Amino acid sequence: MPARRHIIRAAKSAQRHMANGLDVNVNGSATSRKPGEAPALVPSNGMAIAAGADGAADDQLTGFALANLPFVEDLYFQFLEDPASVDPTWRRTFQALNGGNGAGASALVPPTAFKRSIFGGTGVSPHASVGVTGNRISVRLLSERVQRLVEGYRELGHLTANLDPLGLVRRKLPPIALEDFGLVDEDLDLVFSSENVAGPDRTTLRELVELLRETYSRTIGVELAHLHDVELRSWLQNRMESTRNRLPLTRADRVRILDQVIGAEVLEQFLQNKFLGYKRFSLEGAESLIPMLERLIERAARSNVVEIVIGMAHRGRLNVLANVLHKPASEIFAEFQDKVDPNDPSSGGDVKYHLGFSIDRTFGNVGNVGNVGGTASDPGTHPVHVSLAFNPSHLEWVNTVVQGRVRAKQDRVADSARTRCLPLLIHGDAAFAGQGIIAEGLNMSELDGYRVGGTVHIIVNNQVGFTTSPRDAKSTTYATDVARMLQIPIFHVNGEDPEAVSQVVDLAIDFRQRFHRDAIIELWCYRKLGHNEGDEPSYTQPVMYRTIAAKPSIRMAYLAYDAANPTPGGEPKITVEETDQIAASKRHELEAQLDIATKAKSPPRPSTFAGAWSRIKGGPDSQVPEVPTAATPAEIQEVTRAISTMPSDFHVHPKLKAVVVDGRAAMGAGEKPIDWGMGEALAFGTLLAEGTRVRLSGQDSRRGTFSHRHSVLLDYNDGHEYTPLAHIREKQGMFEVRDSPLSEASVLGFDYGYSLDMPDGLTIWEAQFGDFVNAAQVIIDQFLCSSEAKWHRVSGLVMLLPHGMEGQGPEHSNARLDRFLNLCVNDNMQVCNLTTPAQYFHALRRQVLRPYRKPLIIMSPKSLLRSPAATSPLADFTGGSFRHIIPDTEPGRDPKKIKRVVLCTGKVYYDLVANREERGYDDVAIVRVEQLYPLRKDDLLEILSVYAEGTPVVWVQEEPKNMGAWAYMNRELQGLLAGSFHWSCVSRPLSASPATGSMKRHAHEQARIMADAFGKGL
Ligand SMILES: Cc1ncc(C[n+]2csc(CCOP(=O)(O)OP(=O)(O)O)c2C)c(N)n1
Repeated sequence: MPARRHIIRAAKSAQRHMANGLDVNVNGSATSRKPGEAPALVPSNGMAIAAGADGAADDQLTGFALANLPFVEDLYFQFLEDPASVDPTWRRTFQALNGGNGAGASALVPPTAFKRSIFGGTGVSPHASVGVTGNRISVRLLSERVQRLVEGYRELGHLTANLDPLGLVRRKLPPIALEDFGLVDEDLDLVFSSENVAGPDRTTLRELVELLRETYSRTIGVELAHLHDVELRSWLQNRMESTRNRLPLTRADRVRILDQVIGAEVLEQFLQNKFLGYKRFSLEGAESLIPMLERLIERAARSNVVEIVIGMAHRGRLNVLANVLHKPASEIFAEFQDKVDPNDPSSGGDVKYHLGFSIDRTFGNVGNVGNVGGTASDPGTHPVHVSLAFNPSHLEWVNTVVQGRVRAKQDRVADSARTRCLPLLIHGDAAFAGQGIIAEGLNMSELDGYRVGGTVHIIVNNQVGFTTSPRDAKSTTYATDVARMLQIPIFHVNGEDPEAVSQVVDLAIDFRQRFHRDAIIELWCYRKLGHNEGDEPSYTQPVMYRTIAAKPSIRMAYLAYDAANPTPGGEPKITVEETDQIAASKRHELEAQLDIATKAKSPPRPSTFAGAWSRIKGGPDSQVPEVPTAATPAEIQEVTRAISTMPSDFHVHPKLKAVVVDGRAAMGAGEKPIDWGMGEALAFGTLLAEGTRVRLSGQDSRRGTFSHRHSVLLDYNDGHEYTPLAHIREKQGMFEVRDSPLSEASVLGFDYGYSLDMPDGLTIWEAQFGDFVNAAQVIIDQFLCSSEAKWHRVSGLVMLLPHGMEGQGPEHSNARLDRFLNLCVNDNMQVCNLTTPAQYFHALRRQVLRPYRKPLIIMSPKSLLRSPAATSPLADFTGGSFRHIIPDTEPGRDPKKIKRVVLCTGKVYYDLVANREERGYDDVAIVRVEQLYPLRKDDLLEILSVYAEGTPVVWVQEEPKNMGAWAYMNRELQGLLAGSFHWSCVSRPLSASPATGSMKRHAHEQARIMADAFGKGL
């Protein structure tokens, strides 16, 4: 679309949406006018604003700025020539100007030489004597146009920048032209004030245009139009304009960059030659990523970052591992050679391009291999630990896991500014545009509970996703457009311009360190080969691949760049021979590494349980003993006092006082049985008192979906917050409870990541209702249940999933216990469905106090939260421990008289007990399985052994037969019980939907379950 039309469209759209961030700089400074006062034209902030007597004039003309004005001008001229030719609304607007006389000589913006200056005089030939005559008023209007041109470059320049190394992408705008802004070539040598552009205060239009073009329309495109934070915008503009968006590189810099590009290229070629036919997801076409990462890490280290966690997908990962993480190439080759022992179940956990690695790098005067020396301005040394996170194939799902890890690292070292540890995420263009978890993650970036001081994102835009072209992959201009929802800059850079690439890296890091927000870099490049090396890309992108085939490599492109752009010091050009030598020596080194790999017996395992994890174990449950989890009476008292004593100036909500203050005080004193909310508060409180950090996040978790928690209280008078559990004692663990954004996937990923780097803490994610957990299924499947098997990484995350058939319909009933049990194997998780607050208390404490970390999935209660039956005596907190299975040991229930044993888990236990009592079925024993996985089968057999052989043992569950624990329990117990007990199931019938939407039908189904459970029929 021609620029002019684009601008007109922008103006029109501004008319409709006064806040269209891309195209329009909305000017909110409308002139105030008393009611009834005649409209007048006034100059304002570089534009003319009409303030009309009738609303139409106000509406039409206020809010226009910069690029929109020419549109209005055109229209106004049309109006002057023939009022009937313009839309009636505009006609009214123009007529209303200047007290109904139209904008003429008496308007506050006086006549100028510009025919096209609508609110000035008319009929004067355009450009005659403007500026040249020094006409003060004309110059001012001309200056306004120049200012609009400046803003035009700032806002639209990126659409004209040369970003695509293939030259195939048609940009949205042709180059910005003077005439788009009412300027002509004759104006080029006029001198204007350029105060609001970095550099001299006055400059010719020619120089100004050159500066703007170089800054905004060369090989960097920067999106700023969506930034309404003036400070951010000014800082960015100043940094970019003062450097013309370019980082001049010395010869040594260029050689180093070339060395890195060649390292990337040679590795890919070496792998191609030695391991033909193996997938490696080559980086070729995007080798600039390696110098980019190198610069980024160095820049970050020099800006006080001491730890970087990288998350990235498959593309180029082997290259990043070898050339940035410095993973020995021999280890990578050994993985290609696949020398695992197939009988070792812990080997070969994941494919080589998903594995993580970490390294300590130091920048400064240390001369380490691959490191850079000190600089005159920064002679110190800068150590930084860099890790690449393990990740699954699911693109983009590692992102919030990385951010959660970083948050935990920051919390562990009390990095409250969150500047010392940096998350760096590398994305593909198709994945960034397509995966919804991107938007979720971006949305979390500014939230107190989830901020990490800014993530640097690099989108490797190779212009294709597998075989899919961008036009089929995104509806947006850029793959990055979703990020425009944040007040952050988005840099697009041509990967064949090393100075531009270096510049955006510095800008991104400096922006992040200064403003503590995300920064986005889109690296435009291409993919030399198919999606993997076996794919033929020209089947689907014939034109693109013809262009790619004819293209010199990135190395050659950089050499050409060096040849065409003298260094600041005018040093000699880099020669092809120099680069050939670098390549030859790298090849030689790789040969040596291959030799090492070939001679090695098996590839080394990833390191596990190092550092903060050293006292902790994973592996089999049976190898780690249980630990005492009861609290002392003094601890209970201390926590009770803290949660039931409010500061003198705090006004508790009157309705809450009785429940959470007085009620909890009575419970802690043993005067009332302890309910679920208090049981949880005691678990948190006693752990906090012992120094454990407790983090709980989830939707509405501070109050609790079911209004049972109230962990953060709000003053009834002024709304200020008080968190009682943060006030137990002076030196205690940090208590953090967060209402999360309305996301399951990204938040669960974040908290899972947090748990990975907070081994000594209690980290809990809570679902609003357990039913919604499937919105985060990828995190469960790809990380939670399988990370130990794939990557030797364990997590102690607790998931609270409200579960229970209570007649609330298909989506508020069922956390799909069956799914979790289906994923359980090799002690990878713990799954519980608890029946008492004391059990919950011990389970939470056990999760921290036992030096064993596995995810703990708890089917948590809803109605039981308030059930007087589901309470525990104080003694169960100061004594006892977690019970995997609770036998029926009610006094007076003689095992010899038992005719039927009911096995169950969770809430249905209370329904069964109530029914048994009501109907007097005294010959039925009810046994609760509190921890379903790992299942203590021996304990269960021992419990059952007191009953007569042949006694029916019935598994009773509320869920449909294809859900709940039946399939799992049947699989585990059928063989064990066969011959001794008659084993069967009572449940709701098989069902596609988890629960009925009818309360009546629910009640009917529930009554049938109870009748069948006791073998009586309805
Ligand atoms: C969630 C998910 N869906 C589908 C895939 C299969 N897949 C692997 S790579 C790929 C294309 C990715 O394109 P892009 O993000 O542009 O990265 P590139 O491979 O081009 O570097 C697809 C669809 C996947 N890995 N993850």
